[in-house]
Amino acid sequence: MDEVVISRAIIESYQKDLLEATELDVAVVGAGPAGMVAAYYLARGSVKVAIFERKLSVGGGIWGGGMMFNKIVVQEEGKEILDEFGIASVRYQKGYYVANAVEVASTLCSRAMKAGVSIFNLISVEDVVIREADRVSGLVLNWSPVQMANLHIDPLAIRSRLVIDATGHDAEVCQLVTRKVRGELRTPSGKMAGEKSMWAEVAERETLENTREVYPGLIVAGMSANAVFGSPRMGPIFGGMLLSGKKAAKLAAELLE
Ligand code: 48H
Repeated sequence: MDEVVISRAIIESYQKDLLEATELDVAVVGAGPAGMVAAYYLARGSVKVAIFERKLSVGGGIWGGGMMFNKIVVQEEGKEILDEFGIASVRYQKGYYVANAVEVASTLCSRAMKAGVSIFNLISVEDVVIREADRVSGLVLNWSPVQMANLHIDPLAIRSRLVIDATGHDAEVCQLVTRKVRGELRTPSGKMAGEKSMWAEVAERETLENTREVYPGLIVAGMSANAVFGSPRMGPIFGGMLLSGKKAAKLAAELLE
C-alpha cells in the first residue's frame, strides 16, 4: 500500500463531494435529529441535499439522552418515524416510548446517507449568501478548527435554492439573518423571540407549528424553530424534532416546486 495513493484517494474523493455540494437544492445546517430527518426525506424525494455540521460527530443532542442517561423518549407520532427508520423503541406506558440514543443517532445518520444525503462534518456555517429581494440563497462555510483557533482565514460559499436552519438551541442561521440582513423574520416582532423554559407538552406541539419558512429561502426546524418563535424547551423527548424535520422536508419540497 502506498501512502501517497491513499492520500490522493481521500483528497480527490472529498473534493468531488464538496464540489458537488456547491450547487444544492437544499442546504441543511446542523446534523441533529431535525436536520438529519429533514435531509433524509428530501433525498428520498430526489432533492439534492447536503448537511453541514460543525462538530466532529453528527447527532447533535441525541447522544446524551437525558442528563447522560443515553435513552430518549418519543410519543406516539414520534414512534411512527422511529418505525419508518427501523429504530427499535419500547413502550414505557401509554403514549411514551423509549429508544436507545446511540441507535437513534447512528441510524438516522446511516439512513440519511443511504438515501443520498451528503454530510460534511467539521464545517461551520459562518454566514449566509443573500440575493435579490433579500432572499437567502446560499451559505458561507469555513472549517470548524479555523473558527476554534480564531484564525483570520476567509471562507468559501455554496449556492442553495433553500436553506434549513436545524442548528438547535442557538438558531445560528436565523441569528445571522437578524444581525446582518435587511428585513425581518416572519415572527411577531420580526426578531428572534428566544426559547422559553421547559414545558414538554406545549413545546412538542409548538415545534411542529413553528417549523416554517421564516425568511425568504430559509426554513427553521427542530429546537431552533422554538428559539425563533419563543416557545418552550421540552427536555429529552425527541418526537417533535423528528416530526419537525419531516415537516421541514415537506415544506421545502413544496417551495422547490
Ligand atoms: C454548522 C452547526 C452550526 C453552524 C450549530 O442541537 P441539535 O440536536 O438540534 P435539533 O433541533 O435537531 O435537536 C434538538 C435536540 O437535540 C435538543 O437539544 C433538545 C430536544 N433539547 C430540549 C431541551 O430542553 O434542551 O443539533 C444541532 C446541530 C449540532 O450538531 C451543532 O453542532 C450544529 O447543529 N450546528 N453546524 N454550522 N453554524 N450551529
